[in-house]
Amino acid sequence: APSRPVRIDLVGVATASGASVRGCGMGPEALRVAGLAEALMDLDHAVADHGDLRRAQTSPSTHPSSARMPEERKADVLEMAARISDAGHAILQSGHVPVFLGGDHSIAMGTVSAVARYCLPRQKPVHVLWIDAHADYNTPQTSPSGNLHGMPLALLCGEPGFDEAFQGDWLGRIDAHNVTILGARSVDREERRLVQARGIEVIDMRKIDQIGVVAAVQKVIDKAKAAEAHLHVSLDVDSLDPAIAPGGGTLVPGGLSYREAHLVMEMLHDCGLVGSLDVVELNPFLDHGGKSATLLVDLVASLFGRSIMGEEPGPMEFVTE
Ligand code: B3U
Ligand code: MN
Ligand code: MN
Repeated sequence: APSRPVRIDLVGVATASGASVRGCGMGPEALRVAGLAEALMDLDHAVADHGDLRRAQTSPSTHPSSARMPEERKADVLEMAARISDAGHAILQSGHVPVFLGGDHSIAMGTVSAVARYCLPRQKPVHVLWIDAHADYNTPQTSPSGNLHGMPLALLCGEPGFDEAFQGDWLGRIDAHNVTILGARSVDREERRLVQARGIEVIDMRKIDQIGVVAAVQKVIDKAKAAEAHLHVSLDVDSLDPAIAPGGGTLVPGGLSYREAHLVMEMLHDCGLVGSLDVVELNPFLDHGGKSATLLVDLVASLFGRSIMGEEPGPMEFVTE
């Protein structure tokens, strides 16, 4: 995110159809209540809130989320992805920065496809920084759960194994070599095979412990900068340690600390390459009194220029390696 004031467009996606745990459909509203727009306006950005995309109430017998049939949920996810892609594309065409508020992580099929539709015809490569406890690189064949929020990256990278129903603007739009997963600590066996075979960079928690987030994120930034890429950041609440962010349906111990997460966001701000953002998987039903929602708002503020002393620190070369 650039340091000059920008126009930020918030798009809520009130869905949990890609998840088995219900409640992250309420995520957008919790982020609003936690003061997301106000925090961004406080940094002198102009903010517009487009409200929420949500599925139409079809019939009174239709159950929400996981109580619904897998085929019905899949249809929801795909319909929503198409709508997100169009909404995001229009926002990018207006020169604004889209911030997508999930919703489960399957919404990234639509958000990343919007970015790809906008950037690729303009010869702008798209790099994706996927900050997550999981790799979200399963296919319907490899997925142990069948949940679509565990599959969006595979679909975006063109992984085979998705049937014709998955046709759409998202299919294969991203080059696996332009994807970095940060914060991983729960990757399924078959999923790991695929990620390794495609050459996706995975900065897992062990790597972070060993080299530190500064060196890890600097690598991502350097690569995106060299490619003059648009950097899309997809932030899953479960990347954070459950002690500081309990509001997620698929928590895994040993996540990013409060200061690690802020430092990542501060560095991403300073690099000036981030042009779009997802904040996903926040489950207000499981959160403790808005703790996770508040943390996410603060992290987004860091990404958009909030800093402790109100100015950027000097060059960071002296801290790397
Ligand atoms: N890898 C598992 C678990 C999972 C992925 N993403 C979330 N959970 N949130 C799966 O179901 O694909
Ligand atoms: Mn995820
Ligand atoms: Mn996750």
